[in-house]
Amino acid sequence: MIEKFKKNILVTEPIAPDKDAILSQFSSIIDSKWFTNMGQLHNQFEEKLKEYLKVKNISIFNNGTIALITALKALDLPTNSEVITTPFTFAATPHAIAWNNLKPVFADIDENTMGLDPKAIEAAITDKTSAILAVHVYGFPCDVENIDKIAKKHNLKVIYDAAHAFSTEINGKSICNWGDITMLSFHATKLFNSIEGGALVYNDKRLGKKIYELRNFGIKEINHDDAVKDGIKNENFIDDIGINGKMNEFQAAWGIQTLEIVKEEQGKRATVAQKYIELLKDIDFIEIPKFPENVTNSMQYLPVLINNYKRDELYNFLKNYNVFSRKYFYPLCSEFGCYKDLPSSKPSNLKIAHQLSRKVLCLPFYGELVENDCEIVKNICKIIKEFK
Ligand code: T4K
Repeated sequence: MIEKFKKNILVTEPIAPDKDAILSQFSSIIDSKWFTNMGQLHNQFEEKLKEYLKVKNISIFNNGTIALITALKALDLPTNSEVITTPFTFAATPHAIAWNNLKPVFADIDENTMGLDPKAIEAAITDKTSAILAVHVYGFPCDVENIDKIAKKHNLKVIYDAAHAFSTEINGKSICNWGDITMLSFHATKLFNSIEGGALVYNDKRLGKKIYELRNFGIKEINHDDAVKDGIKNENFIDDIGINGKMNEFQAAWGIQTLEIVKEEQGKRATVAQKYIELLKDIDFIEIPKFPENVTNSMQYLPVLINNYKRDELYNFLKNYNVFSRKYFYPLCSEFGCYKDLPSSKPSNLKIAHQLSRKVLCLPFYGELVENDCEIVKNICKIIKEFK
């Protein structure tokens, strides 16, 4: 007989910097009287991330969704053109397309990568298609090489939503190197967080100026250095319809300090993942997706696939013990009220995505679970065995 956990075990627990260190830095920010608008810590955070991720250009944002909306805007895609995307993602992905007056077109996913299937992308291309917005779901890379080829062949832009793929590398190279722009999320529920936050990474430096201006209402980058030096600006010249995507100094400070502990968190999560794999491997109705050898696991989620249509029963069974797993991503975005009537949303067009969204369960996964030789994980696995 397994006892119910006294405390709720949630799908994740965010990491946080040392309390005294962060409060002391918050106090300095308050004294400095410079709270936002590309302050010193903001700029420092961008530099540190660039180095950490080994990427050429990065612009940080107040959250990942605004970053994604800005990425699509920065690429100047024709109004009402079509953007091919996956339904197996968080709402922010298709919403970013729709907020730009572009049309999301859902295409099916590949059962191994769980990201867009290149064959389905090709089949969805029309003369109105302007871009592909693919998601590295749970940090599993999409088929980046084939997506690249298709994009080149059809002259399409590629945007990657890498909200789950912080610091992921393919053959030792940052995943952010593929596509025109890659978005990262630093939300509290992500492996690496700045409470809320996000970033755009891009290879073409010329995109930087555009992204910088769009992030700041479209205000033109004139005399920026003077403005930062003096804190004084006389005029705002604007041509583009920008947005407020600026990250403030408190978030930047949090991000800088959290960057120092993220590797340690990944190490703990790797131990936790190993324990789950070891204890669940013999359960016949559970499958644990494996990362390819040449890819580093970001350690964002621990998705397992439940066969025999038992996913919802197991989800509820775990809840009885105060274990709150999550059905990321069920329902599919194509099943949401705002997208369900699109022609591409038909279940017959999205067979693999429908199957996967009805099988997947993300189990509790965070560094603290390593405590006491992964005792909580052992008990969660016992509950799952009991369910069997
Ligand atoms: N693209 C993809 C593929 C994404 O997954 C996301 C976000 C985005 C784009 C957009 O990026 P951002 O704009 O968020 O930067 C959560 C997150 O809010 C969302 O960021 C995330 N994806 C999504 C997959 O998950 P919910 O509605 O599941 O969050 P919630 O409040 O239920 O929290 C999840 C668990 O985390 C709970 O069990 C409690 C725990 N938690 C949560 C927070 C906020 C904590 O322990 N502490 C906390 O501070 O959406």
